[in-house]
Amino acid sequence: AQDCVVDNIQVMKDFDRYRYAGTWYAVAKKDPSGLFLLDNIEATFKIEDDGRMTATAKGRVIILNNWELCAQMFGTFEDTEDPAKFKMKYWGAAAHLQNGYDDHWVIDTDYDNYAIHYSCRQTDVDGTCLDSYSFIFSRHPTGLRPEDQKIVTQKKQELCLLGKYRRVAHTGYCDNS
Ligand code: FEN
Repeated sequence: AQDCVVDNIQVMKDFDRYRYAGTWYAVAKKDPSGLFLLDNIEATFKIEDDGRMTATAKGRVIILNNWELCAQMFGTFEDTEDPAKFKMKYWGAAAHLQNGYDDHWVIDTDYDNYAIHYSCRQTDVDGTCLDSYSFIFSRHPTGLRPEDQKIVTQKKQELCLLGKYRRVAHTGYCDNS
């Protein structure tokens, strides 16, 4: 699917949420329009006893008056007919943080090193995406292994987002919060 039509984007085959569970560090991100997490982003996915996926995430944000804080976010996931495609309801621990309801697609992962996430918030009349965000996750805060980088580059291209990502710094800002 190099036609950039959202419905044609290939997602992870036979996605296994149990292997996806645990902590992931965002090493790169493509931002959506509007408010988002700045850096020091990590997410921990959990599979509840009933099999449903939930997650917590944290990341640095700057709220009004240049107040810097570590935003704690929560997400619950609704299953769809495709095991790698979820709907995610999310909200922040602090009242001023935005909440929402987004797609959460797992594009590719080897479960042990890297994962590629994608979310399109708005599609154009031609089926391409008008407002997306995407995370490149690593199990290691230091980044991706060289052998995973080529896979990630290939997938960024398939998402029509090559060149639109920025590195996510990990300075320890959110470590004790
Ligand atoms: C994801 C996977 C794990 C669970 C969750 C994820 C998504 C998190 C999102 C966060 C959005 C943050 C916002 C911050 C905000 C995919 C990592 C939940 C989608 C919207 C401000 C900034 C400035 C301000 C107010 C609020 O609201 N930031 O004045």
